[in-house]
Amino acid sequence: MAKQKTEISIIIPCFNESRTILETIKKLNQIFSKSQNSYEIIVINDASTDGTQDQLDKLNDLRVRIISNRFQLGYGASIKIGIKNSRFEWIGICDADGTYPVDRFPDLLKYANDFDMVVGERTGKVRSIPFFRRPAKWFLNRFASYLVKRKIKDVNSGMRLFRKEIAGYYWNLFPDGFSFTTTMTLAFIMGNHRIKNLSIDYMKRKGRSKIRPFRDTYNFILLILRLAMLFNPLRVFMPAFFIVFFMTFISLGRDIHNLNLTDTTVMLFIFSIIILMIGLLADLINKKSTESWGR
Ligand SMILES: Nc1nc2c(ncn2[C@@H]2O[C@H](COP(=O)(O)OP(=O)(O)OP(=O)(O)O)[C@@H](O)[C@H]2O)c(=O)[nH]1
Ligand SMILES: [Mg+2]
Repeated sequence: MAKQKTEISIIIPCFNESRTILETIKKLNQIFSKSQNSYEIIVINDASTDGTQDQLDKLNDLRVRIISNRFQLGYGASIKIGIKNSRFEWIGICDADGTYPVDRFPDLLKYANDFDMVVGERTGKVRSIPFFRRPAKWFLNRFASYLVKRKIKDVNSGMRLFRKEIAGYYWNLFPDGFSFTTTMTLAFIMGNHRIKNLSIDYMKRKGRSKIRPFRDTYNFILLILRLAMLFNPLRVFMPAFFIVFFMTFISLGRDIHNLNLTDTTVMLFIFSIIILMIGLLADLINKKSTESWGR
């Protein structure tokens, strides 16, 4: 691995993190000012209402740029604004809540020359993922791995580096909400870009979580459906087709035994064909609209 100088724009999406935002910026400055890399820090304050802006106004630092959204646009939308306003070839992202070990950025950067994305996988000492969110997290990682046929341990880590140019290929896929990181991971895998994963710890957050169980459960289900349609529809539609077709077969067997063709059998058959047709159509649209994959 050659030693290199990597110029990097660090983007911090931030909503109501008045307790931790300045500390996060200070730590990043300490770490990056020691290294040889040119860098800038871009904070996107997403219309916070807890005095985050007052904290940011105290800063007088040329290395830090602050962009204040007039309305709350979301986590992904804020990162996209950050990327558009960035100067450097490499983008780093991390949260503002003090959960990610930002002192590991130099370790991630060591791989920048040889990879297109370097992800901090939360597989070290993980102290802060609440118990009731773990099943969803587990399922998301498994489902994402299934879609792209590759084992992914932490599909939505919020601490990572990536090449801006490659993110640009997939710009229109990126959502405005929290699923930004999940979508980015899958897009880079589908596009056969080089990804390095490094194990990192994950600390307990200070301040209040922005996760809202009900709205986010809805978003989670939507995300699962969208990921399937976006990245590999046949991985979901074909098994569904086979299951319903198998049920048709069982039902038909029973009908033959009773010498009576039931509505259930006919309905199941039609249903299976519809699933197959939609699956094939989704696959076709997918192949057409993602021609840039595999560059
Ligand atoms: N721009 C923007 N950033 C947000 C929004 N909601 C949360 N964030 C930021 O995104 C990062 C991650 O949000 P968190 O609430 O910490 O979500 P999480 O890390 O998945 O979960 P916990 O840390 O356990 O609460 C933090 O830096 C937040 O300030 C939002 O609506 N807009
Ligand atoms: Mg957090």
